[in-house]
Order: sequence, then structure tokens, then C-alpha cells
Amino acid sequence: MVAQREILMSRPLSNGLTLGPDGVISGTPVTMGTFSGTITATNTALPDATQTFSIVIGQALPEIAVEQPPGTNLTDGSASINCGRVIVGSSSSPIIFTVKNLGVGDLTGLAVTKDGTHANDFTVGTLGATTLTSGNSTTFSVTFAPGTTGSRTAAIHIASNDGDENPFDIMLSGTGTIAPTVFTWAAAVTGSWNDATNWTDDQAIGIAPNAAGQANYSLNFNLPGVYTATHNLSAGFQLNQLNFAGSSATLAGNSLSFSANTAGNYTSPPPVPTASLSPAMMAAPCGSIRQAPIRPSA
Ligand SMILES: [Ca+2]
Ligand SMILES: [Ca+2]
Repeated sequence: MVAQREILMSRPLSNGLTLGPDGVISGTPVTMGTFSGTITATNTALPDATQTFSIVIGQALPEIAVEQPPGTNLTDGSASINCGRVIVGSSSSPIIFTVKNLGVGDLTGLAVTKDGTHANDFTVGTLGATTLTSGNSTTFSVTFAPGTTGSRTAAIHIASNDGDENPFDIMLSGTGTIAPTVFTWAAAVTGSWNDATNWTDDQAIGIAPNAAGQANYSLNFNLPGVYTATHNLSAGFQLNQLNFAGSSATLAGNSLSFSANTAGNYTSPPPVPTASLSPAMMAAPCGSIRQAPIRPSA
């Protein structure tokens, strides 16, 4: 009794695959499609037995995934990254984007472009790789350096051979701010507002408040006591902040009034990079008032 086996393919096997004499199909397929065959077993004592089979070779597809921060998946087209508040003239820390290939085939042709209203404010760093094999990842950075104050927007687009997310679109936003120049009142109790020696320049970068006034100044009155500061302001004097530490202020000769958009900003200077830009307007039309004490809010 002799058994024999024969395998017949209805079409040639996918390129890259071979059918061995032992019936084993091996290799790496490079052609998609369905490949059908018939196995025929013969036996001298029994009728032949046949069994059909199919080999389906699917496409090896790449699949892009983008994370920012690492571990947080972004959605193509609706992702929006806020690059924060940055002082005009300086840059944010690099914001790192991770690009992954979660598919089987190579993710190729990776490239990042940018556009949008304030695209020049956003610098895209170099991609670590332009091709990712299955399971691998790379990164690129975006740095935000606002050209001026206010809301700034742009978008980046990650091109690749992904089947349905090419390009992968991400909106960017950020806010340009102005750093307040901080001065602390250094006079013992009384002194002239216009005398630069009465002020300590906390950052050694500014010009002391004067009759003309400077916008975006933060003025601190930290020592306990009642200050009498004379000044000859004849028009509005815009400040970033006016800080009191258990003190009150009297501006003789002219009046002082101020308001702010955000309550509770007057107890201590905030860190410069995140400083509030809520304006406090000092108006000095005429007359004299004593400013009510402003206490710490907490
Ligand atoms: Ca995809
Ligand atoms: Ca897209």
C-alpha cells in the first residue's frame, strides 16, 4: 500500500513564496491576492481524497499615530496643541511630538510642514526619521516664539503614506505676552514718585516710573507702612500690576484710581513668564485722595 500526496495550485503562488517538495509553503509574500490550491492524496487501495485550500496575502499597511505629550494620542484634523503664554522676544521650551508606526508595512515619506496665520511664530524641528518600520517611532519638536502679543495660531501637517491620515493635521496656538518690568518702592515712608532713587529695579532692566509713565510696569510696595508718593502725572499711567503687602498708598497732589480685570492680583508678583497682563490704570486728573488699604486676598 503506497500513499502519495500531490498539491496543485490554481494560480502561481505570490512572489516570494515557494512550495517545497514536503508541502511546506515558506517565504515572505510581496504580491497581494488569494491563492487557491488542491491537495490530492492517492492511495493504491482507496479512492483519491482531495481538499481545497486558500492562502490570502493581504496588504502590509502602515498606520500612523501621533502623541503629544508622550502617551496621549492626537486625532488627525481635530488635534489642537496650546503652546502656552510666552514673552515676546523669547521662546517656549520645545514641545515634543512622537510619531509612531502601529501598522505592519513601512511608514514612509514622513515630513512636517506648517502654515497658518502666524506660522512664522512656530518653529518645527527636524524629524528624527523619515521612514518608520513596524512598531518604531521618532520625534520632532515645535518651539513657540511669538512675534507680538495676543493670540497666535498656525497648523502643522505630517505627510506620510498612511492610508487615511495623510497629512496628519494638528492645530497650534499660543499667546504672546509682555514681561512686566518690576520696581519696588525703596523710599522709607515718603518720597517723590519721579525720583528714580526711590525705586529698586528688581530686574535691572527698566527705567524707573516717571511722569510719562510706562506700560506694563509692576510696582511693589512691600514694607509695612503708609507711603506718600508725590508725582506729577497728568495723564493715565498704565501698569501691569500694583502690589501691596499689608500697606496702603497715598499719592499726594493728584488722585489715584485703578482697576483690574482679575481680582486678587495685588499681593505678590507672579512669576514673570506667567504674569497676568490685566491692566491697572492709574488716572491722575486732579485733586487728592487716600487710597484705601489693599490687603492680601489670602
Ligand atoms: Ca491611518
Ligand atoms: Ca488629515
